[in-house]
This record gives sequence, structure tokens and C-alpha cells, in this order.
Amino acid sequence: MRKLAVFGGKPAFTQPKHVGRPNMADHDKIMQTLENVILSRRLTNNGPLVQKFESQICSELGVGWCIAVANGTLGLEIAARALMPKLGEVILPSFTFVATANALAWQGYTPIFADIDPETHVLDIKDVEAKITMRTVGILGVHLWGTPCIPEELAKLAYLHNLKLIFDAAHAFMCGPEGNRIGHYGDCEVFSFHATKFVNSVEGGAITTSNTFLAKRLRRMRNFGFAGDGTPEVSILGINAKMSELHAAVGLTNLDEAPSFIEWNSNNYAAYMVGLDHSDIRLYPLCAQGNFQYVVIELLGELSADVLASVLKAENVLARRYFSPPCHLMEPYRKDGQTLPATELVASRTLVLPTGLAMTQGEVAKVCEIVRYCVDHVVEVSKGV
Ligand code: T4K
Repeated sequence: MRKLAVFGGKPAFTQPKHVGRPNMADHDKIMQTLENVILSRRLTNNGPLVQKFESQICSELGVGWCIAVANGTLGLEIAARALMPKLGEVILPSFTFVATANALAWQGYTPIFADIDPETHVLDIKDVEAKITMRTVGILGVHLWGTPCIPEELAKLAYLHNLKLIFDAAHAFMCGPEGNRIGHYGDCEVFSFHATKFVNSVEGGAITTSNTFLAKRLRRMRNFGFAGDGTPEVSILGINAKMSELHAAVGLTNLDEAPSFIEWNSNNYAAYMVGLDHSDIRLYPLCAQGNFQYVVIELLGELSADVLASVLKAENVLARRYFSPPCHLMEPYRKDGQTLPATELVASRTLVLPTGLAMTQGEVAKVCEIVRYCVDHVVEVSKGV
């Protein structure tokens, strides 16, 4: 092992290796589709490319309805508004991107955080059940890292207590086996097509549902409350959550390349499996039929995730401490006495490593070598950082 960059050695990479470096389809193809949009002068307001993007998502996921939106956060907000007109408590995990909680709080709901299963990182059904009160109006599960968030168990619980069930599927596009892909669970599911996501439309998102009545309501809410048939009447409160044609054009072009992105990511994941085979490292087991977008490790020994992140940063590997601190420890949500032991444990030892088209398997091997070295030399490394 050469000298680590934190100790004055040469960084392993000359260019930064990001978590969430956007995957992009062929440059000329993207430029051509963008030019076509501009020349057509049809730029937004439920244009033909947005409609095509929606119908391709429906057939990809095997779901009846898709409503494309400007981003995943707005998707969560209008899904909540459409389903839960009465404000109240909504149960969700704290181990998620803060947008999940913010979307609820911004709309006036009270987020109630439930703990996770430390193995799967998704909601612990027992804790969800324990947190249901007379004030609960819904449950918001998160398919973290693309792992289905116990959809059948949550559906039973929601039915039993007459609650609405939404899934944040921001990480889970094209996860789950063919014919049973994430997209049709609960009352609706919300995807993100942000730049850092496996398929991106620069900014963007989509709500999918099998409920025709709900789909119509969401469509109206996305467009100021208009029915979309040219009539000027507004029967429900709406907002502007529309996706533009330029965003849909990028989304469609990238969607065409999704199978090759998955293949690339899964080869990188296989290389991580080989390189991180160590008793002090848990490589989070990604769902076999997923998008392999998040390479998540948990440090089980003495090495701290912050120390490893600093060592990697010096090597130009910009690993991320997703999701630390978890939401319930962030200022807007902090409460005296609020503890979630599994969430806090998992958040304290988790680090997300780079993958995607910008990483080759050779580069993955190099990252693994640094990680293993740090784990094996924890005392020297920790002293120096
Ligand atoms: N629910 C969940 C569970 C989510 O994870 C998210 C979003 C949402 C809901 C909300 O969906 P959206 O409203 O965003 O559609 C990033 C993303 O901004 C965020 O979309 C994502 N989750 C979250 C997990 O990651 P940051 O704060 O880490 O972003 P940032 O700017 O630090 O970028 C991460 C890395 O990616 C950087 O090292 C640089 C690289 N990058 C980023 C961008 C934007 C690029 O190379 N190029 C780029 O254009 O939140």
C-alpha cells in the first residue's frame, strides 16, 4: 500500500470521484432531442414528451397511471395533499433524505419518526404500529437504497387503522422483479429523477398509482387545479408542479439507456463485493433486481465513518455520509427524549461509495484497497486524521 494522501502521499485519483455523478446518454442524442424541443416551441404544460415519459414509466413499472412532476419533493407534497386533506401525524423513517420529512412538514403535517430494521434499513413494522395514535392520518414508507419498504405489511397496517399509505420511491426506479416492480404499492409512490439519480431528467419526479380517481386529482393539483380540458374552472386547490419538455426530453433519452446503466452499476457492485470482503465491513445487500445506484457500507469495527470519509476525500473519493445526521436529530425535527436506536446506530456507521458510469471496475478496486487498508490499520489512520 502506497502512502495515503492524508499523510502526504499522492491522491489515488487525479479527478474527484463523486457519489451521484449523473449518468448521461449519448451527448449527440441528448443535444438533438433538446434542439427538437426548442425548435418545436412546445416547452411545457403537459407537452408530448412529458406524456411520452409518463407512458414509458407506466409500461416499465407495470402501473396504470404516472404523473410527471418538477421534482420528487413536490411529488411527495402533492401526493400528501391529494390523499390526506385532514392535517395530522404521518409516520415515516428518520433514516432518509431530509426531503421526505420536509415535504410533509412544509404542507403542515406532523412527521412522526419510526425506527428502522438495522439489517434492511427500512421501516420496522413494530415501531410503526407503536406510533399510531388517534391523530395519525398516514404512513410514508421509504424504499431506501431501492429496497422495498415492507409494502405488504404496511398495507395491512394502513388498512386496519384506516390510514393512507404513500411510498417515497426516490431511490427505487426499476427496482423489484419484472411484473412486480416498485410503483404500484400503497395509494401511490413517488420517484425522483434528480441529476444524482440512476435515471435523471436533470430535475424531475413522478407519482405512480393504480387509482384512477387519485391520478386525476394529482394531475389537477400539478397544474394549479385546472381540469386540463381547456375549461377555466378550478375545483380544487393546486400548485405548479409541472415537468417541462426539456426535462422530459433528457429523461426519455436517459431512460432508453437504463438497461446499460444497470449493467454498469451491477458490475461495479460485483467489484465492490470482491474488494470489500472483510469481517469489519458490511456491504449493504442490494436487491438483486434493482438499479444498484447506491453502494452502501457499514463499518462494524473500530474505524469511524467520518475518519474513513476524510481519508477517502484526500484521495479524491467523495464518499457521502448519507443519511447522517438522521432527520429526527436535525434542527427542525429535534425533540427532547426522541431516540431511535437502530437509526442512530446505522447512521453512525454508514458511508456511501461512488458508482455509476464515471467509475470503472478498476477504479472500484482502488477504492476498496484504500478502505480495507484503513480498516486494517485503524489505530494509525485514526491518529493521523
Ligand atoms: N426522497 C429521497 C429518499 C431522496 O433521496 C430524495 C433526493 C428525495 C426524496 C427528493 O427528491 P428530489 O426533490 O431531489 O427530486 C442529493 C440530491 O440533491 C437529492 O436529490 C437526493 N435525494 C440526495 C440523496 O442526494 P445532496 O445534497 O447530496 O446533493 P449534492 O449537490 O451534494 O450532490 C451529490 C454529489 O453528486 C456531489 O458530490 C456532486 C455530484 N453531482 C451533483 C449534481 C447535482 C454532480 O456531479 N452533478 C450534479 O449535477 O443531495
